[in-house]
Amino acid sequence: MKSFLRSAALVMGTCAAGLFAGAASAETGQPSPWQINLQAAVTPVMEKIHDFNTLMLIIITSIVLFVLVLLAIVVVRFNERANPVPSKTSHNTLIEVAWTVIPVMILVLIAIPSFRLLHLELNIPKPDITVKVTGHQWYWSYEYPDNGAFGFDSYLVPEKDLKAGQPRLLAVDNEVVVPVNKIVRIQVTSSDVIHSFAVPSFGVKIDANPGRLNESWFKVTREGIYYGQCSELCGRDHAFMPIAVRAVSEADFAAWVAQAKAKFASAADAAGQLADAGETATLAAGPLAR
Ligand SMILES: [Cu+2]
Repeated sequence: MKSFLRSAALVMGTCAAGLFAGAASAETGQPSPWQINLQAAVTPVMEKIHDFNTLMLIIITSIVLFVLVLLAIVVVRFNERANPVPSKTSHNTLIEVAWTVIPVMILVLIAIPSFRLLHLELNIPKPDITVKVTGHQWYWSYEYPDNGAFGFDSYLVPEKDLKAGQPRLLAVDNEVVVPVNKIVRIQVTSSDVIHSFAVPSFGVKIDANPGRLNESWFKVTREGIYYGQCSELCGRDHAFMPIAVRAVSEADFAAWVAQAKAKFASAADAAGQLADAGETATLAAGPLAR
């Protein structure tokens, strides 16, 4: 009976996972039409989140079906017509112990992989590079303290300026670039209100609080571009401060760093001159106003 239940749960889980995976596999790193499941995983943490999600799906589906069967039995066997003289039973020690102990065991079964996953997310391995992420109303800025301490702002690309292949409301002018298969530590903070740095296919979502440095990490295992969004309601343009992370080979990353250092050094100078000229109003107005 037990092994039958286990195999039934496995079959259900596999069917459901297969069905959902079909919808999600169309695009990596961004949502796809009719997507039901989580975005495809490109980091070890997100793979574990997928596994945990599948385990939960099997458990909750089994519970729903079990309760449905019990309800059906009650409706058929114990309705007034089928069972005119109801039983006066008010206690059954065995059943009462069972319906207390079994749910506790199910919760423990869920807690073990859940805590293991939290431990994986919160214990940052020795980082290969650090990227500092700062949330602003309403854009992100990034700094690379390990690679020459350059930094840049990253704004949404307005719909009229989108190039082919750039997704609406997700593409940005300056993408964050990271090397694949390297531990990237992110240090996240904010310059104004609370934002939240979230990239679904990395399994990363961490608050950006003013005056506080939060840390998280990811190791991207596949080259590509991965999108995320601010996930904390932060004001008028909350929906218009996307995140775009491009994961590239180590050689491409080194080339990008060399070019970015030159590009953003002069951009910083230009921004400094702008600020000196008292033209900060356009910067403060956000991407939609530009
Ligand atoms: Cu925000």
